[in-house]
Amino acid sequence: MAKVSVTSVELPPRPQLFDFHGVSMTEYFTQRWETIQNFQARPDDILIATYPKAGNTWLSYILELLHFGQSSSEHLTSVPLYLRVPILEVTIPSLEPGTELLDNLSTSPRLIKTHLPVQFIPKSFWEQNCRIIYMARNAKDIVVSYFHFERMTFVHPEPGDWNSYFQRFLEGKMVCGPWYDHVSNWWQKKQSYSKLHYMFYEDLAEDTGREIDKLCCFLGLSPSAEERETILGKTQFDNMKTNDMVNFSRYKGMDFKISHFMRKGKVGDWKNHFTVAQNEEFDEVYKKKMKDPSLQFRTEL
Ligand code: PPS
Repeated sequence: MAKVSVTSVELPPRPQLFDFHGVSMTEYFTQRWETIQNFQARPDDILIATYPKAGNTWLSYILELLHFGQSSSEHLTSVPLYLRVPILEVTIPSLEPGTELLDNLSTSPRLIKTHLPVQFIPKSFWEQNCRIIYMARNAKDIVVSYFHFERMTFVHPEPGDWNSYFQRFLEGKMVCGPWYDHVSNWWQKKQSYSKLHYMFYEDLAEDTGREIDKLCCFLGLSPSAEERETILGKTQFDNMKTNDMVNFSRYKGMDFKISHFMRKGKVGDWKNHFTVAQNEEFDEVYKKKMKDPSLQFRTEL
């Protein structure tokens, strides 16, 4: 297969999905698996976990501003977020592996991004009793966001057309596996692991200040009213979209001519993509797969 060239950077062909311990993955998530599994977490590490496209970047930026907004503004304006909050499991072209970035990270606490299902989290995070924040987003908006993302990023499998992608999502054949299992298994973990704060993208969109207050309570932080206002401003979608340090425009594995990383940032965009028949099919599958009545999602605000 011919190599693809994005803004003069040579990239390898798109990766293939394969079954990895029962979860669909690609080599970019599973290379160096032993190193990932042996990763040494520190007690003050904060793990920011989400299914892909659930708003990890938004949450990471909020957490970074909460922790370092006052102290390291130069860092914030000169180093892209994906280097300041590395993705634990990822080894992708033209970027140091996540575990190496983390080993060399000088911040304290370290903010660590992951999309791994809960059963793949390295055991040191549990042993060190690290604080973990999990954010979930409704499945309908996830599949739309994921589709546009896979169209524009060459480090994910080719998405194909919308109809076949939609079917593949229902079957759970996506990088990081079925959305249903991801959100449900993390939800289940919350029942036994007290240092897990489980939150929802829709709540963050509805009232960002309220959700930041909850995060501060969980993390034992007390920003001043002024700091809180600054964070609210900086993390608004439009401001993040034009901020080159957080919008992924510095990463050459994405083609912004196809779609943007900061694409729409809305609850309910699925309505612009789903047909009536697709919506009915989706709801049917959803009912069968999501059995726990205590885990509820909103698909519109
Ligand atoms: S990734 O690639 O899996 O790490 O993506 P992730 O960051 O988890 O999710 C990307 C989606 O989050 C949206 N986003 C936001 N929405 C609202 N407000 C803010 N500030 C914000 N920042 C990121 C982003 O636009 C992606 O969603 P879609 O629906 O595609 O726009």
